Formats: sequence, structure tokens, C-alpha cells
Amino acid sequence: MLKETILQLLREKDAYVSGQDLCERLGVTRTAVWKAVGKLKEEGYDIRAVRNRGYRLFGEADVLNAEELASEMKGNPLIPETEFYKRLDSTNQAAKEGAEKGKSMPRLYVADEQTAGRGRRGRTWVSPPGTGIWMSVLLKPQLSSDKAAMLTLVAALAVAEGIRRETGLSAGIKWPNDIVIGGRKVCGILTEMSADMDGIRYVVVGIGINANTETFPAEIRKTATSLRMETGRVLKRSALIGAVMREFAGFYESFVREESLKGLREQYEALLVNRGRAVTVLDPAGEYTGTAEGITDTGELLVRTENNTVRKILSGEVSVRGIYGYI
Ligand code: BTX
Repeated sequence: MLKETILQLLREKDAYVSGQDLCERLGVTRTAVWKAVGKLKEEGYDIRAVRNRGYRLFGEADVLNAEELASEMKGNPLIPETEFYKRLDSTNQAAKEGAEKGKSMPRLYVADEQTAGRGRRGRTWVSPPGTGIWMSVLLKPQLSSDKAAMLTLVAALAVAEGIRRETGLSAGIKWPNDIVIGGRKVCGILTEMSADMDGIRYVVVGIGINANTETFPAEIRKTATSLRMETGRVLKRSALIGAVMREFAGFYESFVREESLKGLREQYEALLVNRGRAVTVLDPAGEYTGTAEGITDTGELLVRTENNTVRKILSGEVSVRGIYGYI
């Protein structure tokens, strides 16, 4: 497409490129170039036009669109298809509808804004436009359905490593599904599954990352953070999506091969912020406290209780809280 080629040419030069040059290289009219540049500007690219000098792209704005996304997924061995939306109710919902309609899998759904972002157990996920990464990976692993919950941990590891790689921040994991920085939540993960007697029909792994958020609603102001708040810089969301999905592809391959987290356990435990800390286990059958020691190969949290027995906690069944706060 003309738009993409122009963008590529402008990216290659940290200077003005004359309109005439663009016309000749692309074999189109000046009006066609001018129109395509207009569209790129509408999408958020900071392209300036100066008479007698031409066009120039300034900075690398945080532009998230279908082209950026597709170019980030090029070469990703897991994700051949991507879908981008300006606004959706929920990317998890869109992925589920896609699966029910028979769309090919794996497939990545990304939205700039969610109007009904969902957390676990009916909670809401705050997903305003222009600032966050709201995405869902639709997958069909050839595994028995009891293994699907482990994908939450696979994704958590991919997000934590992706954030570390892209920003240098020390992102950690609060078992099983939160990514935290400095004790505050920067990402949440919601895995949903449809299965029948033959096994998994599909799994949707929903990932919400607060990337360039500047303020949060009062209810979560004390517990949430964003990458921008932590680094003081605007982050290019498409680059982070690319980094997270590259990590995810590698970890997913290990998970499917082992049919467990065996190959990932050590790496997960190294980032586990609960490790060695006192935790309260909010078990419906009775609350108790202990020290989190790590995870099993199947993703349960190991908690040593006060009478020195080690209990395995299955995600989904219970919540874990730090005794002095959220972690
Ligand atoms: P969770 O149930 O562990 O966390 C939800 C809780 O987190 C909320 O009740 C609120 O207290 C807090 N919270 C809400 N929004 C935010 C936010 N933006 N940042 C930090 N804390 C917040 C976690 O559920 C799973 C979230 C998954 C979100 C992704 S986004 C893409 C996909 N689509 C979709 O609808 N959900 C997933």
C-alpha cells in the first residue's frame, strides 16, 4: 500500500524527503502522496510538510494500528493473523466470537480501547483509549482441558520478560496473573476456555497492560501503575506487543512440548514477587497464612504453613494476599 511505503521511506531518512522524490520513486502523483500523508497524520504520525523541502517524520509516535501490529508480528512463529480495532467491548469477547465463527487460530486481537474490559470473576478492567495494550491471544493447543489454566502463567512470564526487555523496569509476577512494578499492578491476565469431550476447543488469553496511562480512577489509584509512570517516558505500544508476543511464542512452545511448566518454572520463580513472603490464603474452606515458596510444574503455588506442611494452591480456587498489603 502507498501509505506503508511512504512511511517506510520517511522512516529511513532523518531529514526532509521532497514530494517530487516520493512521486518518482513510487510512480504516483503529488496529490496521491499528499492524500496518503494526510491519512498517516490522521492515524497519529507526526509528519510535517514544508514548502520546497518536502515531508519529514518526527519522533516515533505511539501509533497503534493494523499495519504496525502486522509488522511487529512478522517473523513471529506463533501468530500468523492479527486483528486490530479502534474500539471493542472486550478483546476476549471478540476472540471468543471469532473462534465460534470458525476463524483460524492462533490469532491475536488488539483494541485501542475497551468499553467493557473484563477482569476475573466479573470484575471490570479499566481500558481507556490511546494509552493501554488490550489484547487477546486465541489459541487451540492440543492438550487436555485441565492444562489450559497454566497458560495464564505462561503469559505472565512473557509479559514480565517483555516489559523488562523493552523498558528495563524490574517487573515481577504476583501469582498467578498479575504483573507488578514497585508493588503496583501494571498488567492483569484473564484466561478463558471452551472445551468439550475431545478436549480444548479454544483458549483465549487476555492481557491488559497499562502502558502510557497518566491517571487512574480513584478506586485503583493506590494499587495500579503504568509503564509511563514508572519510566517517565512515552512507550511505543506496538513495540511492546511485539516483544511480549515473541517471548510468549517461545514459552508457549516449551509449554506445549512439555505439557507443563517444567521448562519455565525456574524463570517464573525468579520473577515471583511472592516468593519468600508471608501470604494469606483466602480459601473458602478457611483462611490461613504461610510463606510462598515457589510453584509446581503445573502452576500451583507452594505455601509452607505455620505447622510446617507445604500446601499446593490451585489458581482460580483461592486468592492470595500479602499480610501487609496487596503483595
Ligand atoms: P483481576 O480480577 O485480577 O483484576 C481486576 C481488578 O483490578 C479490578 O477489580 C480493579 O480493582 C483492578 N483494576 C481494574 N482495571 C485496572 C487497570 N487498568 N490497572 C490496574 N488495576 C486495575 C485481571 O483481573 C485480568 C484483567 C484482564 C484484562 C484484559 S484486557 C484484554 C482482555 N480483554 C478483557 O476484557 N480482559 C482482558
